[in-house]
Amino acid sequence: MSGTPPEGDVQRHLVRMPKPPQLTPLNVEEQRLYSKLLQGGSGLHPMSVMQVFDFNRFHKHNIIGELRLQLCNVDWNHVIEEWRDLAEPAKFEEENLGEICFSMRYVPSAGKLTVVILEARNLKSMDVGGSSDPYVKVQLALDKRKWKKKKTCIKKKTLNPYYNESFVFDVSFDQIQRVNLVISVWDHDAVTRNDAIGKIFLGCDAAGNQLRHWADMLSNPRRPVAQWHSLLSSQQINSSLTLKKKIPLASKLPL
Ligand SMILES: [Ca+2]
Ligand SMILES: [Ca+2]
Repeated sequence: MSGTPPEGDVQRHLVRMPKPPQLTPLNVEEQRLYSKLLQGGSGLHPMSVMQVFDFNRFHKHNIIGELRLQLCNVDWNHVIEEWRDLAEPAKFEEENLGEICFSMRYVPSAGKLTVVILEARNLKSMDVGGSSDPYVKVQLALDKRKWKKKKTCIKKKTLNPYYNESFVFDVSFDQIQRVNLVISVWDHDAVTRNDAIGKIFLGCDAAGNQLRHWADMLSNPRRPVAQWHSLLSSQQINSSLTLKKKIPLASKLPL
C-alpha cells in the first residue's frame, strides 16, 4: 500500500483490518458478563467493523463503505473466505468530545453504589469564545427505566474541570445486576438550553471499556475502581440504550 502509485491508478484503497477479538476473561464474574454478551442476552453484540477508504495523501481519507460482522455469528473453528457487499458507513462519525475520569465502588452487604466524578479533560467547547461551563449528570436506570439522578456543580469556563464529587445510591445486590449507570457531561448556559457535550453508560448491557470498568467494580467489592472513558455523542448512546419512563417514587405509587 506504500510507494508511488503507477500512472493512471487514481484510486488507492486503504483497508483497515480489525484486530482479533480480545476475549480473555480474568475471572468468573467477567466470564459471565462476556458470555451473556456473546449469547446476545443483552441485545448488544460485540462487532467487528471493516472499513474501506479512498486514500488521500493531504487530507482525510474518504470512506467508501464498511462491513459490520456480529462476532457471535462467526464460526471460529474454520478459516472463512467469502465475498460480501460493502454497506453504507454508519452515520455516527467519531468525534473528539473529551474524556471523563470517575471511580465506582459497590458494597453488596450495605447495598450502596458510590460514584465519584473526579475530572474531565479536552472537553468540546460549546460556547462562543471556545470554552464550556461543564457539569456532570449521574443517572441510574433500573430495568432500562429512569430511576435516580444527581449532578455535580457547574465549573465555569473550562474544558478541563476538576470535581471530586461523590454520589451514593441505594442499590441492592438483586438490583445491581439490572442497573445501568449513565454519565453525561453538559455545558451550562444561562439564557438558552444547556448543551449536551457527551455521554457514556455502564452496566451489564454496556460493551468494551465501559463493560470492563463495570465488571472490575463488581469483582472488587468494597474497593473504588477509577478509570478514564472517552465520551460518545448522546445520539450514539441513546441508540444503544433506550430508557423508558421514570419509575415513580414509592410515595406516589397507588396503594
Ligand atoms: Ca453553550
Ligand atoms: Ca455555557
